[in-house]
Amino acid sequence: MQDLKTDQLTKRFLQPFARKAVSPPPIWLMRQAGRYLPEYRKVRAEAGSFLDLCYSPKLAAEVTLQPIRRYGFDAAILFSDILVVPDALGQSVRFAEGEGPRLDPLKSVADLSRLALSNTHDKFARVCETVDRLSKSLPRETALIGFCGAPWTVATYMAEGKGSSDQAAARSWAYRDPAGFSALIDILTEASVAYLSAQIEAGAEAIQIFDSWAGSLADDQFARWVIAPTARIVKEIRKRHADIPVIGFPRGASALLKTYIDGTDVDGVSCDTSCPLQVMQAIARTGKAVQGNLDPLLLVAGGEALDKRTDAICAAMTGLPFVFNLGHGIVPETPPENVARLVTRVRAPRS
Ligand code: 1CP
Repeated sequence: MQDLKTDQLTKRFLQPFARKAVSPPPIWLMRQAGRYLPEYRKVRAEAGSFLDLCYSPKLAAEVTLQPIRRYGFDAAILFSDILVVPDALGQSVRFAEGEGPRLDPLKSVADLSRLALSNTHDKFARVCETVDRLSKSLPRETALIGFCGAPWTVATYMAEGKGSSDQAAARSWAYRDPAGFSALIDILTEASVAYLSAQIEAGAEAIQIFDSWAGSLADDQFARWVIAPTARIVKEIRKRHADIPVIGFPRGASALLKTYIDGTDVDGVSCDTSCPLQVMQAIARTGKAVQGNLDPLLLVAGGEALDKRTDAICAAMTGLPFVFNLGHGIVPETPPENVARLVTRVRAPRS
């Protein structure tokens, strides 16, 4: 992705993906829509369940816009969830209040008969209606990011039936029956290509692939379950939509970041908080865009500690293709005024 169409040139967020440094850097934050905002909690309460919110184009578009109105971020990220894909495939997902996601776990290859790409049409269409509404209502300088979970990370939830600290169910399945697990990864890869293409066709201008649990795999498993499916998604999206930047977020895998970039050919990477600034600089110097990596807990702490690290990240990345972001999502305890403080700081003129 190196050439921008004329209408994209005005969007600051997109420029680092065309190898350009922007000063001050563009900024958006993972989970910028969410429970830390009172206006989100209000819409969330009206919507009923969390998935009802994801599948309601009017309400999902509204909560996507809330942080743009408050802070004027350079990019909006579609409000949805990575678990929309298993839900749409036929493994129904519930969000128990205060407990996170619950799915009926897939135990073996026989359970894959519960899933079908042909099931996804209506639910994907509802998410794309949200994208369509957003592309018509966002300010013209604000880019719209679509996303999906990477096959590996989505598979960890499908195998475990919930979030877990060690992803044991998926890791064990992959060792016990690599062919069966590979069949699940293939279904998710195909569904992700269809889902992302539909989001792009509805108006998404960049996409991010969230691999939140990439860091739990040994290097040989990482090559097979993280790099290979992500490379396929990138290749298929580029065939259909060569001008759309693809951002990878292999969280917890800083040591394998270069292997990930070389193996997947993503246009940019999001770096988690543990990724050293020197590693981010080295990647950006190769012309790949880098996002990251402020600790979300500094956004809770606020004050001088927040300012100091914000300045250090901006200084390290000056002159490089860089987008300011967090190393992971905003946490619900975050005071909204600290987010305002961060945005002002990142945008302050620097000598
Ligand atoms: O009660 C609520 O309001 C639910 C909280 C919530 C929110 C705001 C969930 C449940 N998902 C979301 C939105 C969401 N999820 C977005 C929206 C866009 C934005 O960033 O503003 C995105 C991109 C995601 C992606 C997502 N969902 C990831 C990848 C990124 C990450 O955080 O690591 C993952 C792992 C999920 C699963 C998920 N959804 C929700 C929860 C609580 C979880 C984590 C469950 C767990 O593992 O414990």
